[in-house]
Amino acid sequence: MDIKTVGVVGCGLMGSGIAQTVAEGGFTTIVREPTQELLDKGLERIRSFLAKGVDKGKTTPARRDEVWACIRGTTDMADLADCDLVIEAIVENRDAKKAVFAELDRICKPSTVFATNTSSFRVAEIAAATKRPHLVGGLHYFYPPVINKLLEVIRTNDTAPEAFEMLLSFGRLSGKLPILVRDSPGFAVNRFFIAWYNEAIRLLDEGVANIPTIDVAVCEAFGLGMGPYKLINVSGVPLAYHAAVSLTESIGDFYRPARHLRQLYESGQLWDLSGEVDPARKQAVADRLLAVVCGVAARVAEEGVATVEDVDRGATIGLRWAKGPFAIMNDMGLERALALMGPIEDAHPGFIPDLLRQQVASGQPWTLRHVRLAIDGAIAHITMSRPEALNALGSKVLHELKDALAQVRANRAVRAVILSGEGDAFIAGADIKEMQALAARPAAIREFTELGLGVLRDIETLPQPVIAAINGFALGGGLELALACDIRIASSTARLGFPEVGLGIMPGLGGTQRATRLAGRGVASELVLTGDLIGAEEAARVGLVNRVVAPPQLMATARRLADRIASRAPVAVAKSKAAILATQRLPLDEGLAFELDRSSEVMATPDRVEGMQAFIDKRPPVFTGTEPQ
Ligand code: DAK
Repeated sequence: MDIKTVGVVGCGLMGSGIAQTVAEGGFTTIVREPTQELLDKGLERIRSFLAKGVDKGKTTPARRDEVWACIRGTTDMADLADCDLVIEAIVENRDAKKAVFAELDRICKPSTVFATNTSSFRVAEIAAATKRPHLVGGLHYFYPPVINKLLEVIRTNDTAPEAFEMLLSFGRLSGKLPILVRDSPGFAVNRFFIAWYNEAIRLLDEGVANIPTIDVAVCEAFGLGMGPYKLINVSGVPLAYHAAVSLTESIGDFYRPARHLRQLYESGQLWDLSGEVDPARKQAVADRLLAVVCGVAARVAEEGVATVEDVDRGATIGLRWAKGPFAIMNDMGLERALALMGPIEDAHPGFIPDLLRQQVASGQPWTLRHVRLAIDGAIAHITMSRPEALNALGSKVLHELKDALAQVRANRAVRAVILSGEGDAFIAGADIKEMQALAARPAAIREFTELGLGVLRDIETLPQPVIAAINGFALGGGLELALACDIRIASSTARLGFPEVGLGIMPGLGGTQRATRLAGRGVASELVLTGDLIGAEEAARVGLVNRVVAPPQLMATARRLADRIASRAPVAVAKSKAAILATQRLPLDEGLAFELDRSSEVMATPDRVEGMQAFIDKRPPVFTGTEPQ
């Protein structure tokens, strides 16, 4: 499903921000408000946000103009008729949202996909106002949408896989970090976020601590700059109150707004943040809130609303917490987390999810993966999935990557691999923080380096070809890893380089060797010795990448290439890969001898018989990948 034109219904605080991010993704953006006055106000908000970006040096005047040129305003819903995607971002009113979708359904072309930015209603309920529920999903942005990278991408039971994939790839192309969420009340993040602030206010109801003590204790426990009371003062009491009411209606009493929250809402005032912090009461506050957040997060995972990794990402990226609930549980120990939940279970029987009890019984911490392996037919997708650190290669990532490669090696059905990164980076290098900590111990840093070198060798010696789909920064160890792949396709926005000398180190995962072999001594020297980054086009010009494509085409291009490789004779492909790689270590005569040995082996395969016979019979071959006898 191709996306060129995106409609945004509503240009208020959220809608204007959403329209701006959509335009920043390069999509033609048509934003609609019912009156010219509202539209002008919304467009002015976008214009001034873009202007502030230039003033602060975060963007250039040229880029501002480029983004602005993508945006067009209208008061006529009919102007959205030809949009490929329409995002609704009007007020949180169920009937108003349904009316918008019913109207869009009448107006838009049959293939238009719809998404709602609702935070309180079920997406399925809104989708039911249309005759195309299979083309409706949720795109839940976080405030402020231009800056906050988190995007909950929500599928209902009816959302077609292609529509969901389209929403996910749209989210990525517009610079967001999507997390995959099943349609359910509060989705993934609000479910534990609302429980978090509501419980903080219940502590006040119960007289456990005063407001400043609670705010300070929560900031310390969750690694935050702003506690729940201060946050509610900034974001609005009505919003906090209505969100809790909405979850009470859909989930139950656990979310009933705390007494003081209701009173504050009714009085129209803000929290009084003054007073003395009582250090003796901080632990009780921290224990209660940690227990609530961890229990609810485990319930979200148990219900299959989101994975443990995505729940944590929701907390760290969307809410800017230092750690997500599952990482917090791993740090404190799962038994302790379970013990802290005892009093909540007493007050709300059934609070503790079975999933948590089972995990405790297993004696293992939660598994939080930084590398995802997905096998789709003959193609394995390995995705570096640590976007909060630009996919930096720490030892945990390297171990997981090694494991994923071993699984691919053992899977004869996999014929090609695509390796890419989640978020803004392919891989921004080895993990500088981990290296700094290890560097004082020579044995430890050597072990780390050997692990990295081993993973790169695993890529090279894998029988299946590996395509690096370079979606963003490929720096230091990240570029070294890309150079170990067989083929490199780069997005036009990618940046490549070896910044090591600027850190007081030198490339340590083969950069000086592989870059020189690929691009020659002059190019490698300029890159390594200056530490400067180059763009994708320059990288292609000097031979570091095979080709450059527009960002929306990156994964499709890599996939087409992988599919072509996968359609060829697997043993011939694997042995050709090995022979090409042998040129890195063998002089020509030995290389030719190596090639002769490999091609003789390939001659003895059943796939050679099949391939040649298929040519003679004028039919497509059917390869099995059977090794020579
Ligand atoms: N390691 C750890 N964290 C990283 C990282 C890295 N390589 N790159 C980015 N991050 C983290 C940032 O710290 C930040 O996290 P918080 O501090 O917020 O927690 C988060 O990712 C987002 O990054 P920024 O806020 O910096 O994002 P920007 O868009 O502003 O900047 C950037 C993007 C890519 C320009 C910038 O992040 C950057 O300069 N990153 C470092 C790039 C770099 O220098 N890469 C080369 C790493 S050195 C050896 C073994 C191995 C190696 C060498 C020797 N042996 C011992 C012999 C390998 C060396 C390397 O790869």
